[in-house]
Amino acid sequence: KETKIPVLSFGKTDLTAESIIPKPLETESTNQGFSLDKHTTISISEKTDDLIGLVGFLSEKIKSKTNLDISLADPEIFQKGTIIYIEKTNDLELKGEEAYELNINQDSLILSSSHASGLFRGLQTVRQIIPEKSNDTITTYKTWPIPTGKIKDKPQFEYRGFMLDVSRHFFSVEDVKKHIDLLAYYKYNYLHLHLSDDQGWRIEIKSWPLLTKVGGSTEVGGGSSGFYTQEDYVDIVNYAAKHHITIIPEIDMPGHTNAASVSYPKLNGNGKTPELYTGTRVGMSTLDTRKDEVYTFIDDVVKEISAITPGPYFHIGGDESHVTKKVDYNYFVEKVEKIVQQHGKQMIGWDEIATANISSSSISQFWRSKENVLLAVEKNMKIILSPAKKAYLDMKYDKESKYGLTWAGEIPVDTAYIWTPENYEEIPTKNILGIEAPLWSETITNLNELQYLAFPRAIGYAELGWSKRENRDWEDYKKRLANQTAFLNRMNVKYYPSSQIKWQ
Ligand code: TNX
Repeated sequence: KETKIPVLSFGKTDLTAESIIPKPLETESTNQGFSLDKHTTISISEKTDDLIGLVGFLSEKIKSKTNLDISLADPEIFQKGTIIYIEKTNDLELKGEEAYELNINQDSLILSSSHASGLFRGLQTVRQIIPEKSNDTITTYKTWPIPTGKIKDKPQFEYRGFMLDVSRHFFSVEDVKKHIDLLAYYKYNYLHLHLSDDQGWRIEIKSWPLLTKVGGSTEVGGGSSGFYTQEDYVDIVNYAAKHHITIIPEIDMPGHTNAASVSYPKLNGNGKTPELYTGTRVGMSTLDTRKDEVYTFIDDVVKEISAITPGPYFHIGGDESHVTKKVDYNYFVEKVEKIVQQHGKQMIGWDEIATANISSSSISQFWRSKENVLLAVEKNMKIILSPAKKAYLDMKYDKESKYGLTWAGEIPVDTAYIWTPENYEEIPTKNILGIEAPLWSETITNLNELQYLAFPRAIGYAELGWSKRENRDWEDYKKRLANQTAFLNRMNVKYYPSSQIKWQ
């Protein structure tokens, strides 16, 4: 008859001292150790694809961190070692799809949530508390001791987004997937792709093939570029979905449309003959807002993209339409809102859209104008916070920064973290859907450069979106951030080694 392996005894541990980012809502320590080792197995409460997928995800991540092979146990077979139990249950104190609980004992680590998305967020916490290095002295085999205790956690905002501009410079499907891996680790749940701009159109539209053939042929600085076929896009959408991240497509209009107008000059509304553009100025282009054909075009584009976008949102841009007359702009936004709704999506736009007569179900993304945002609040719209002077990842960190712009100021790591989304600029917190950090790509051309601007600041935005105000503190965050080095290095992330952080 088989017997249980006796629990290992570790020195006093402290779960509350772990460098978890974002900081969980509540953490309690019981000061012992759960041994993750070659005898550990995983069990699940139900054999659904969801949960089996989560086990696959966890096993793969444990393997890459510890080289342990830990897989799903057959409940019929006696488990002699420690057990990781992943459980779907409605019996939790915290409510919400992303809420989860972790109960870590000496012989079991139990992760519970009512939804797969909550379990997925909880798995990120589990990954973060597995030690980087094994303990090789306590027993004859390697063990990775995890501090025991209890975590109860849920996000403060339902929307925690990252925006990537793939128009000014194009990023491959592989690059985007690598980026999704990192976003998932810090519990982001939306990735907004800025798919079109003056310099490039980056998504295949089957009924308007010149958009990518002509409009997708170059990028800032010239040279060949690229675009996503619809299959590529679906590949990204599916990969993101496995990481419980929803893709939001953006087609920026009526301004920022030079690439579309070069492809189909009949769409153009600025009175000039459009040519490919590889510079970085903004505000020169517009669609012809008074032409029926333009709305046929938009209907086709929104229809094709919506059909391959499972998420609820379609972003219409709407920023910096400096050569569109105000009345034409408002007329345009109102018509496009209807088109988006007809294709079953909710409209998001940059803060300018609130000057139009649009519905409370549309969402305004605050980047610059408090006046516009308060207009949106009056319309009872929800707001996504991306204030440029705090949340723009394309701003330089400081004088030493190799990449980035400075029009909204320099944003060092502390400035990016030390601000309060709650009630930001007098926006009622109930109107705030969440926060998003946009990364415009005028000055970056490859994944290393993308990572240089995104990390470490994007880690701080993840915490601002997830963790409550009383759980956020720069001095405490700084130490937890410094402890991300091992993970970032293992993932080969070329982060900016800001001197504000004592990197471990
Ligand atoms: C403003 S932010 C823009 C973008 C630029 C960015 C550069 C916004 C809605 N529009 O077109 O890329 O500044 O920081």
